[in-house]
Formats: sequence, C-alpha cells, structure tokens
Amino acid sequence: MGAAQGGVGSLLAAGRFRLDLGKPLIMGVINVTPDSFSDGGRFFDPNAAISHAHRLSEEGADIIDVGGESSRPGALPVSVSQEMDRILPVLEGLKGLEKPLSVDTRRPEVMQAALSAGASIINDIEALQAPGALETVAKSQCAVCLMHMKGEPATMQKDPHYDDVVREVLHFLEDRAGKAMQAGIARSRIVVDPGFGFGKTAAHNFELLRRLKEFSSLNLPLLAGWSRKSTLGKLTGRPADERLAASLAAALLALQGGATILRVHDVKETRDVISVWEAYRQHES
Ligand code: 7PJ
Repeated sequence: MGAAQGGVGSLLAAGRFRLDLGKPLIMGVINVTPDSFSDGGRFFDPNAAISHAHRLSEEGADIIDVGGESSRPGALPVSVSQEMDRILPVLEGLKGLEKPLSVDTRRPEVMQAALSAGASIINDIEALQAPGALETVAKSQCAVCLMHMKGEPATMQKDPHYDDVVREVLHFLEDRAGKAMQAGIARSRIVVDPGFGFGKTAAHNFELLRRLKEFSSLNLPLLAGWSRKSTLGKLTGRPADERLAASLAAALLALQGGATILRVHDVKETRDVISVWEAYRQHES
C-alpha cells in the first residue's frame, strides 16, 4: 500500500494536526443549516451545534466537519455572509476542542475566514474549482478533501449520465489532485472522495462502491460519505433518521474498498463498525 494512501506510518498533515492514516478515521458531521436533508434545523443554533460537536468528539470522532450550506439535492445556494454567520460562531466555540475542525465549503472567502477561525481541513464538494480556492488553500497548511460532483446541487440528480462512472470520477480526482499539487499543496495534505450521491444514481453509487479499490491507483487517502444518503432511503424505503443500519452496512463496504476516512452522522455506531473491521483485518492471513 502506498505511504500516502493509508497504512502504517502514513500521516495526513492538517494544520497543527497529524492524523494517522494507518487506521480508519471518523469525520463527524455538523450541519449548521435550516434545511440539510438529514438533520437540517437541529443544529442551526450555534450552541446546539457546539454541544453536538462535543458529543461526537466524545463518541470517537477524529475530525469534526462543520457545514453552513446545504448540498442536499435541489438545495439553493446561500450567500457568503450567511454561510459565514452560520459557521464562524461554531468554529469559535470549538477552539478548545483538541480535534481538527473541517469546514464543508466551496467558497474561497469562507475558506479563508474558516482557516483564520481555526479550521484545519477544507472539505470542498467542488474540489477547489472556484476561482481563488486553490490559492487560498495553498497558502495555508490545512488539509483538503477534493470531492467529485457532477453538476450543481440544485440540478445534479436530474438524470446524471456517465459512460463509465469509475473512470470519469477517477480521472477527475487525478486531475484535481494534480492541480492542487501544482498550486503548492503537498501530497500529504490531500484527501480524495468520489462524492457518493452527488450527480449519481443509486446504480452509479453502487458501481463506485463495488469498484472502490480502483481508486487506490491515486495513492491518496480516500474519504467516503454514505451516511443517511438518499440512495439508502431508496433501497430501504426509510426516511433519513431511520437509515442507521443501512449507513453502517455501507460504511463497512467502504472500509472493505479501502476508504480511510468515513464521513458520518452516527459516530458511536460507526466506531463499532470500525472495531469489527479492524479485528477482521488483523486476523486476515
Ligand atoms: C459529502 C460531503 C460527502 C464530502 C456532504 C450529506 C450531504 N463532503 N458533504 N463527502 N456529503 N467530502 O451530509 O450527506 O459525501 S453534504
């Protein structure tokens, strides 16, 4: 296994943090939005978001991911100032938490403000394609997650088409990681993510999951986000708050496919999945 991909001794450089990629990591999700599909509205108040982040940290989250813009299919964009008003008080309130804070944003102005407020990871569903985003991340020491999305949240689930979804996503991530490195972002700061549910049908999501091992050719740590997603709702017929079992099954399959970071809402339960996975892996011959 490549050193940067995960495995013994490899580290993700995220500001003042060094995250051990030798074992799976959990990124716990905090949506500070009134309309996210799974927990929208619950943590819109900064104090509620801050206490939820503490809870996820106690439950074993390695990273806390704070988002101020819903990227739910069909969601409309919020203004830069609205997005900042949502996330900055939460980042300020979490300054004492000894865990890396990640910010889920596509906008360079928000990235800059978040980094100044103590964020160590930028999680960008647009893979730093906004003008100025590469430069903003390059001049800091933060880590970055480059995610694939086809189209825009407002329209991305309207009949997405791929000739070969794995090839297209892999090619995109390779290109964006190359651009990031050219801009001066060290390989040890980069994570990639196929972006489950972002401009993909259920069939596309499962093809990506089934062929996740092919992403190891990038030699970069892989993040997977399946938690409570609508593909799981389609399969099970359950609303977002009843998709825990399906989310855990998908998390295990993602680990099996080589994912090193799991982005989830249910940290405590995902910890148990990782325990089972680690024990299984340890006894592999
Ligand atoms: C993802 C994300 C994901 C990364 C969201 C949700 C929808 N960032 N942000 N990967 N999903 N990197 O909370 O499920 O899959 S927003």
